[in-house]
Amino acid sequence: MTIRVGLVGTGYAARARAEALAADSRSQLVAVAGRDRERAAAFGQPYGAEAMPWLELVQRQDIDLVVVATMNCDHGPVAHAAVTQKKAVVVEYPLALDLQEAQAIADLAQRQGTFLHVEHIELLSGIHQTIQEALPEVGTPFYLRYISTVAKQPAPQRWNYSLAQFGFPLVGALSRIHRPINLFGPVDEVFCGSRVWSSEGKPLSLDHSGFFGSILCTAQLRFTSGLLAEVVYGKGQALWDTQRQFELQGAQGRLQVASSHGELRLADGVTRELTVGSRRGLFARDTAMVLDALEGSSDRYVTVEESLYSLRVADAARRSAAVGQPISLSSPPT
Ligand code: NAP
Ligand code: BLA
Repeated sequence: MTIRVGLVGTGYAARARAEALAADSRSQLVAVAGRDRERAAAFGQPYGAEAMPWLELVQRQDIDLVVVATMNCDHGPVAHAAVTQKKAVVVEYPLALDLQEAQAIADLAQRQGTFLHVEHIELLSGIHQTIQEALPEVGTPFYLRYISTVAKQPAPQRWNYSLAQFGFPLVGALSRIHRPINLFGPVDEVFCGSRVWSSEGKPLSLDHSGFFGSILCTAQLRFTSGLLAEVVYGKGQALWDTQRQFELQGAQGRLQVASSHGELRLADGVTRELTVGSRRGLFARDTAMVLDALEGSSDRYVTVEESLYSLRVADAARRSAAVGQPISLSSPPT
């Protein structure tokens, strides 16, 4: 039986989903929702998919699976409506910008026994595999530095440069929190600082609702294992470099991965180059896994509970940045 799919969104992630669904004989893309009906119709045309508003899409009787690939602030409302309609649902991370809202969607899906999956393609990427393979040689890890910044001049006036639409940076870019948690387990405490600037370089607050010119967020995470981690995420005009660096120090070695280059340094000055695989084809792999799961396979590379836990940590980072104090993960949210 073909799985009939409705897709919410027409951007990069949506296009990657549409291509993956079209390439798999088990699925058929039948509907697309976007802000502009004509653009959505043009997007859907090569796949024979009809354009319609998302509220109609999630209610269609002839749709089995809804893929939520729109901007972050719409994930929660669309996913909630789709789960309420008892559709199988896939959401690009994060499940919702608000932790309680995300939890409620997950609870509802669980109560109903409806399929819910939050994509975390960072776990499928070549970088992640390289890190996982090298971990045993690093020994017990004690320090992690994970930096991703994008220098962007001028900053675009787009959804991902708006706190209201993208969310708190580590919530919107949840993969920066989820990757270390996937590798190193639970977190006891988070201390986070952030800066936001307008495109003129003026300071803005975290509740600024318009576009920003730059944002920088640095979080210290104390893992239950004792590992100390620094996670830095920034983008925009104020940033001087575009870089992605993952550095891990352990009892027996130091692992460094930057963009497509990896290096492992061990005792006695021994160093080894590591090959890092591609960042391409990840949405296709996630989509194939979803179709496998809908056919009954129990293999999942990530669970909704794991994504929710990372969202809890990201939300603690948000609260820490707001109050200027460390937040213990065992303390109730305020
Ligand atoms: P994008 O290319 O910028 O597309 C933005 C999406 O949001 C489009 O589907 C757009 O569709 C929709 N949208 C609705 N209202 C909008 C508004 N006011 N302004 C701008 N766009 C609006 O973004 P993307 O990279 O596809 O990201 C979509 C989702 O996938 C995000 O949640 C992101 O976190 C997640 N994700 C992306 C990647 C990636 O590699 N790109 C990886 C992991 C997760 P319409 O304009 O037709 O409404
Ligand atoms: C994640 N990439 C993301 C996200 C956005 C973009 C909005 C989710 C939020 C975040 O984690 O930051 C957007 N990525 C872009 C844009 C470019 C880009 C606009 O590289 C412009 C070139 N995504 C792509 C492209 C690739 C890609 C072209 O759009 C690579 C071939 C990969 N993006 C990619 C991956 C993630 C991601 C693997 C998961 C996050 C991670 O690896 O940490």
